[in-house]
Amino acid sequence: MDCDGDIDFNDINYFVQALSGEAAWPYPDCPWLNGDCDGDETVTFDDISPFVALIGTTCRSRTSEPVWLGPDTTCDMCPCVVLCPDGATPEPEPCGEDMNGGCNMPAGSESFTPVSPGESLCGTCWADAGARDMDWFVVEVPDSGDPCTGLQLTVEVEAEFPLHCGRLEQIVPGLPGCGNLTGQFVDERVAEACTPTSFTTTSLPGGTYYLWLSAFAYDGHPCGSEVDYVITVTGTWHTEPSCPVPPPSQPYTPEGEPDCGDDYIDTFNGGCLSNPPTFSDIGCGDVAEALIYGRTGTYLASGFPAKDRDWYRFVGNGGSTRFTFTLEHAACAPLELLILATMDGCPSYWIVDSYVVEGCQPLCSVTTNCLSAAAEYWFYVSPLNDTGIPCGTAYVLQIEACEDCSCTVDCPPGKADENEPRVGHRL
Ligand SMILES: [Ca+2]
Ligand SMILES: [Ca+2]
Ligand SMILES: [Ca+2]
Ligand SMILES: [Ca+2]
Repeated sequence: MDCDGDIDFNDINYFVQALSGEAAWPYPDCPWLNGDCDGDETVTFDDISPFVALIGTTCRSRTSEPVWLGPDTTCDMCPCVVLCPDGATPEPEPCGEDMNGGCNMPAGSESFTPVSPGESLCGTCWADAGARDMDWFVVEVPDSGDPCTGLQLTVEVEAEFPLHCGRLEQIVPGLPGCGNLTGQFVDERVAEACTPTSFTTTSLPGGTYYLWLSAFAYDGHPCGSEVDYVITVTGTWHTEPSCPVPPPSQPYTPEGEPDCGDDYIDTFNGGCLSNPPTFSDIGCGDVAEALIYGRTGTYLASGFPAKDRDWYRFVGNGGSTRFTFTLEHAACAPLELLILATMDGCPSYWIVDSYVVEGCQPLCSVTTNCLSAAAEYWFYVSPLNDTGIPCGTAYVLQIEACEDCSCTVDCPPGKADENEPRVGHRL
């Protein structure tokens, strides 16, 4: 209130004068509205308690000494200071060096600063003369031993400069190496100076993950100025509901395909994606051939994510058909079920129905529309994505009913009655 930059007992008399109203305020060089301590744009008795609470405050400082900025200053003018919390780890890179440039460094010399869940790290990041420091962090997530349990990382950052940070997207989640990065962020934040920001990842399987932090600008923060930041990583285990799928109690048909694994080649029931095409057969109704106990999963093929795809052939009578089916599965991540139709095999088939089956959530007794006439229908089951489902994950596919139906509208091959086919879908 006396415009000396701090709030102490010297301000009390000024504050009492301010309560008499703006017209009676005798200090033209020091704003009457400084007495508005509760932020309601006026100075009234409401401000007394907030004013008392402010007594003793000064700017945050790097030492224990309070900082006074001098006459005619207010606490709004305090510089941004981010203090290193007790127990935090110092960044090993001194300001001005380049020791943790990660995947921006020459191949073979990539270097990252490790940070563990539960750890805070105090670093510096400069931006000067069109260049800036970039800090790369590596986080090792332990394997839970349970494919449905992963670690959700929460990353909190506060800096003395406008910052840009994020987690790098990987082609295969958790696989180490710069070659496995897509060049995009999965989680990304920008924040103003002295404004804390944070993000929380999805549930991550065991593996190696990368964080990145830099100044948003390329100028204005040389070493020795406002370059400090604090990054804190915490982890919380998260378990998807588990959903065991035991073999059916009534007579069934095992799929019979070997479990997938790295560099698996599906010559068993890879359908039109196998050369020559191969299918498993499936029946309909109350027979063992209509109840399949299968397995699927995701794996790496030459280092790239891949998935087991299972094609089941249903031989129709050439007319239109309406199916009722059930798909239960033990995967924590989504599966995909497509129904394809063909008159003459792989050269020309089309998708007549499609479903995404969420993790642990069965599709029970789903009845399709009347599907366009076909010599064969193919039920295609696979993971929706190329990662996240261990090979050997069980599912039960059952065609409970298949009734003849007739198209009520013109329904040439390639069109499903009541239901446009999904075109352009990549298997
Ligand atoms: Ca740094
Ligand atoms: Ca750096
Ligand atoms: Ca399979
Ligand atoms: Ca297969």
